[in-house]
Amino acid sequence: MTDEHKHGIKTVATQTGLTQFTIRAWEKRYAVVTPLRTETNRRLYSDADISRLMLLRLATEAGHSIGRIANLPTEALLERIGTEGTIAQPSEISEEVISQETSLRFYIASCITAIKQFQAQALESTLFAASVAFSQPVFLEKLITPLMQEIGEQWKAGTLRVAHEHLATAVVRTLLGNICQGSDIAPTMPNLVIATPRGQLHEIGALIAGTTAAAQGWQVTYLGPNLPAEEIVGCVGQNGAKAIGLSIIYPTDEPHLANELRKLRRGIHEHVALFVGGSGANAYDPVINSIGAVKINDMPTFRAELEALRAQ
Ligand code: B12
Repeated sequence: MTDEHKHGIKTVATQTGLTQFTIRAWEKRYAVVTPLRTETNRRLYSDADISRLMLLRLATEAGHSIGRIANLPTEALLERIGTEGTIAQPSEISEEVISQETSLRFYIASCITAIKQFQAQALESTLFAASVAFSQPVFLEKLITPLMQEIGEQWKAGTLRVAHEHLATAVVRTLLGNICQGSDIAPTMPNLVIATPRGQLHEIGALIAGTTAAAQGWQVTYLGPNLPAEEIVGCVGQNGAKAIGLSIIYPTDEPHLANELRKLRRGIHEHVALFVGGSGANAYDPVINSIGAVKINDMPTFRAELEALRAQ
């Protein structure tokens, strides 16, 4: 046994999304990978085997038959998964849609592999490559959001540890923070303060909202998660923000949150717009309505609201 060959077939099945039966069948018929055997004849796979099996899975999902692609080198497999237009397609769907979806799936799968191996740098470079390859809304809503959701599902299912989630969140947070704060926006443009209220620890949604606003020309002051109302008020007073964006995800029954939102509204000028987004916001509808805040259910609506406000 070598250090590289350390994964049993069960782990390989979990990480690649293939069944154990398919892995064994592809090995036997097409020699797609050659695992080592222990003394008791158990198969042991390397990280490279896992990556190759994952690529083969994505290429077969894109319509290529395993018999034809089993022995192709990695670059050729990537081409078939990527945007090269070689992907089999039903006539009614455009080539662009298919190749973009497939290539998004590939990026997400690559990110998950990097996370499972605690490879922060590989995760960072994959995400960076994706941020260049796709438009910003696609990158944020079709890659980052489903990636984080997949992490949540695997965490719940026990196939990812809390440490994997923490590593992934740290990388995503830094990347989005840099995009959000790094945009070269004229100081004459209006300011938007983004935060999550006291007790709300999930911040990636807030960062996505901030990044979206920065792309629309807003100067974004990102304050991070779990902030008491008086701190947000202090910031808005000092930088003369035209709007505030809050994110509410979890919990949905925080007894102090309604009071925090009221305190925030009382502390800011009546012309400052207050947007509340996030999957947990519905639970606070009564207070959101009573303070005249605008609840946002999706990013296109947020973009439209920001555009209208900026034009005022
Ligand atoms: C990363 C993570 C954490 C990290 C967060 C770190 C950080 N710095 O952000 C940490 C470790 C802190 C964490 C803690 C917990 N978490 Co958590 N977490 C996640 C995970 C995996 C990803 C969250 C994320 O980034 N999602 C991606 C973003 C993009 O999605 P989003 O936040 O919904 O935002 C989108 C929209 O809602 C909207 N939006 C959000 N905010 C705003 C704001 C504005 C202005 C606008 C316009 C739009 C908008 O835009 C975004 C894009 O569409 C999710 C899984 C999931 N399905 O999301 C679980 C998840 C949210 N967590 C969960 C749980 C249970 C917990 C804990 C209770 C776990 C525990 N036992 O301790 C604690 C709770 C802590 C607390 N008091 O809040 C559950 C919540 C279940 C529920 N809703 O009832 C989830 C869904 C996991 C699961 N499948 O069970 N978590």
